[in-house]
Amino acid sequence: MDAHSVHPTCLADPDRPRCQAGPPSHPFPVEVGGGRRTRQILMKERKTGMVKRASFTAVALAFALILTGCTSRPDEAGEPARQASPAASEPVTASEPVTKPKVVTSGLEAPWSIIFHGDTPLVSERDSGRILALHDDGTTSEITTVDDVRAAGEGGLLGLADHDGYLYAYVTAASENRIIRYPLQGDGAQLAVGRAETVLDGIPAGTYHNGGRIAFGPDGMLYATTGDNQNSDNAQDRASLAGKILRMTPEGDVPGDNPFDGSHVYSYGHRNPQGIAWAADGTMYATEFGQDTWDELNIIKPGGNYGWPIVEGICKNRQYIDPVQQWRPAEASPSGMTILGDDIWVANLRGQSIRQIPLSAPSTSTRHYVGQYGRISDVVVTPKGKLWAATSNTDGTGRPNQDDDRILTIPTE
Ligand SMILES: [Ca+2]
Repeated sequence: MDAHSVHPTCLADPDRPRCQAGPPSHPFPVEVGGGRRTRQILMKERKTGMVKRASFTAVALAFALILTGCTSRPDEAGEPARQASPAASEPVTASEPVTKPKVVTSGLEAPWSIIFHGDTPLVSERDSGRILALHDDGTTSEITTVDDVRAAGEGGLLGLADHDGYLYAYVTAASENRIIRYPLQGDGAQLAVGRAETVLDGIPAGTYHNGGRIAFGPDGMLYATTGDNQNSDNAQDRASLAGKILRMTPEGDVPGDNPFDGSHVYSYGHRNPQGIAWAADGTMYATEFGQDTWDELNIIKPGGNYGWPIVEGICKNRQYIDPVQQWRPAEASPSGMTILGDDIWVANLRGQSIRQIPLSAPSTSTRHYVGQYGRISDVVVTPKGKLWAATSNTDGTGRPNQDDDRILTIPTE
């Protein structure tokens, strides 16, 4: 579809243009939270005139976007509109962190997901299909290369999860996305996988919008985010596995208490969610790529309809659950997320930063390390309670330096 053609849904639903064109229904989230460190950052940004606010430019940009309509377009790789528009948005700002990140390892190829099997970090590489174990000295070793990976656009080897002796992976293959799992044997440098088995297949795939994050919830069930595979109508079709958050048993079966009988669908109306995390009180959060106007942070409720492609961002339409926070794609494009202490942490690809969101004030946030390490694909809490992040500068969209891609320790104190 041409990038400037108008999706029929936009024409049919007067709510959608109003949502996009606004000034937003909620105040534009000022990207500053509480705390000593963030106040320091705010003071520095004020001095340099770089505190982010809703601006005439942003409103004008949103207005211009009505004219382009909602088209099915990629979020990250090879996507002209999302690449070209930063100049029309607000400037990239440096957040002057108190402490610098340290490099854990370097020389990775488009890492997408970091997990831990016991104390051993495991990393997926989107395009190579490799799953790597990371050792204490910063070296890596290959655990396996996943068969049938079709790495193109945003597809490839995406999310990983570890549960009860199995390593789970979300994989874009030639004709579908599927979740597989390997039995794990050994540990540390001797860690190895057995034969792969399919957990869930038949998830529609596209060059773009494949979702791909998988994680076990506090209920012991496996959750997976799926994209609309560039067919936005799939998101509202509860019979399709695309544009959803799915919930399944560790074997891939439908749990008896899922919101829709016999269905893996846990929530729907999603465009391209790529991050999920749970707070200690059980609240489930998800990040989502919007089309052109608003990327989203959502609180996920079973059976909830999150609006895509009818609405994007905060729309105050009772038929759909609004995000608790929304961001311009140039400042976000949120992928992995995690929760550490009292904060949500979000990896921003195009936004080239790590976002901190207080659980006590989820409509506010602070961006850290803006532009300093390039694109960030994932953030994760280590078994020792530290925050790690993976860069994604070798993914075909970024500008890698000689050390990319890297995994970094992110100071949080
Ligand atoms: Ca939404």
